Amino acid sequence: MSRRLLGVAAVILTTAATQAPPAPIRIDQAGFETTGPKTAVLPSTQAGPLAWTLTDARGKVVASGETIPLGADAASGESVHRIDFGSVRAAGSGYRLHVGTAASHPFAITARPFAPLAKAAMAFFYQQRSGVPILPAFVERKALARPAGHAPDIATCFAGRDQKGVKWPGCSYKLDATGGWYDAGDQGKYVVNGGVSTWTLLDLHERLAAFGDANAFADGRLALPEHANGVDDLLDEARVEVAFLLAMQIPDGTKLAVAPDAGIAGKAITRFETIDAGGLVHTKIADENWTGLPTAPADDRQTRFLYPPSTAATLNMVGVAAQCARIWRSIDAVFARRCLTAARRGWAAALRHPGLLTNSDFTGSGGYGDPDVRDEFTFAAAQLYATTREPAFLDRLRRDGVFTDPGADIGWGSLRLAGALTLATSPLPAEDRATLRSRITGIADTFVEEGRHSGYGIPFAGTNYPWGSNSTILNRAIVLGVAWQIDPKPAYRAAVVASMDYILGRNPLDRSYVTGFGVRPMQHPHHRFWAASADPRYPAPPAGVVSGGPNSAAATAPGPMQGCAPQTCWVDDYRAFTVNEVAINWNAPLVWTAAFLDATQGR
Ligand code: 9MR
Repeated sequence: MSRRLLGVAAVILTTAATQAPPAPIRIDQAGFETTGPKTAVLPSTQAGPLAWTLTDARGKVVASGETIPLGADAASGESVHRIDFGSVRAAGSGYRLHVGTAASHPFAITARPFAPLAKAAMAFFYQQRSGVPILPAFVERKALARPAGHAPDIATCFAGRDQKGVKWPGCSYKLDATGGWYDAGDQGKYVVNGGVSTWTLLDLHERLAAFGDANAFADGRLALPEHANGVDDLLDEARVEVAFLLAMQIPDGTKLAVAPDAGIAGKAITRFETIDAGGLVHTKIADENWTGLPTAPADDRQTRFLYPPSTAATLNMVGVAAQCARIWRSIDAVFARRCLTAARRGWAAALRHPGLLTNSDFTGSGGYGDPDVRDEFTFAAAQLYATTREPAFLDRLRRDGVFTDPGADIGWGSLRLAGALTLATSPLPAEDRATLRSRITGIADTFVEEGRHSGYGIPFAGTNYPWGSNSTILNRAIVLGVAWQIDPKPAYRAAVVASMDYILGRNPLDRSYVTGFGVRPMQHPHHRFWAASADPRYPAPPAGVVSGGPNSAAATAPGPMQGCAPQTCWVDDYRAFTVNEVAINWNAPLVWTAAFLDATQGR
């Protein structure tokens, strides 16, 4: 058989890999920690408790108890019972839970079930790199290697008409934005989403010592071209995106025509104004038109453009560059200084242009429009203060009120709480610190409380499952993890475990949303290169990639998910980009959560 044919055969084998049929008792399919909480969920309309047993690999009953009936649950659309078998602590595999004739999938109890997940989830970022070849030595299957895409990625400003017919004038310069990570299933590179994703990974790095495992990603732990350069591998990976964010900044003294009315609800763009754009950051570099699926990065023939700078993009860069400045200070002082200079230039530019909103009317790439940039200002000021300790930033943060009101959920357009988490564990005047810390544990308490009202026991009791809901849940796990760092209450860590259990199978679809983990993992993501389901000449996805997850908007759209209960608005179909895409801001909190759990096991 020729090498090519062999490759195709391997692809067919992996994509056609059959899945276990759904089991009636839902568990974390990747297994449980010996010392951690252990919870399963059984859908049943029985009003009273039911007897459960746990058998080992030989079928011997090793534990038993009664289910806890919880009644109707709107998020899953089911009536559910909870099974708590946390008292079982013996390591082993082939365990099964039983209620009457219903049984769970077999599962393992091990000391460190989250260690391989943290590593695999980090590998996603290497494989999303732009501008460099993805080498066979650093991927799990040869088919996942590919030539460099967008090498180089040099572009000028978009000129032409947007979807609303507005004619954009373009600009007289080009920026070299080669490198960074592709955002998701598409090959756009967006500063806004790069911001939260990089903050998340760097935030994990800054906390790992406190979690008890400073060396979790030490040099050589990840499969990377930089694996023997003496620098932590997580930092090597994150630096790829930091460098991209810096490259998107406009040189000093640059004049540019911008649309002051862009992104304002109800306002049409009728005029352009020439400003001093030096220090501002372009929102994205992306294709003029959407490419089809599959399209390997190296085969993208679309014209790439820089899209207009925005205050939000600028402040995303500022925050991460400030974080870079304090992290690399002791590792690469030259890079750290470059980061701090870029952050200060960006901050000054954002103050000059505080209301330059993102125009989401270009085709060929995602919008990431954000009408409210107050939280981005808070985030950037928080990172700058944590790095420089300059009183001007502290004054601003006090006036902003972040110490008493640190915000709600973290997301690509909501960075207030991300800034607050950084501040809570940075040097601060005692009073600000005490206030902020108690507010953060207060938020964590509300998440724990939500878990008590959630049928599947997750720290998210709502029924509005947004696009990328898995990341909403994982971002709550980050808040709970930081709350645990502040005050190590078992309930905080248990809620992080619950979030992960849900992602890995304890959900009404009985699916692991992470490729390669569990007996019923997601297999067919919306991705232009991991597109075996669309075309067998392309590879199936690597392990460790999380799906965006249920999106309750699908319930009201005609199609296979119409009428779905929120947690079931999902299909494992590569065409279903509103539920089954993958993205850097979704895998980053997966890494954070898995690494937190692994570092704190037994505590
Ligand atoms: O994650 C984004 C989600 O919050 C938005 O609702 C959605 C629609 O605008 O876009 C998502 O981001 C996508 C981006 O625009 C383009 N790359 C893929 C991202 C994930 O689907």
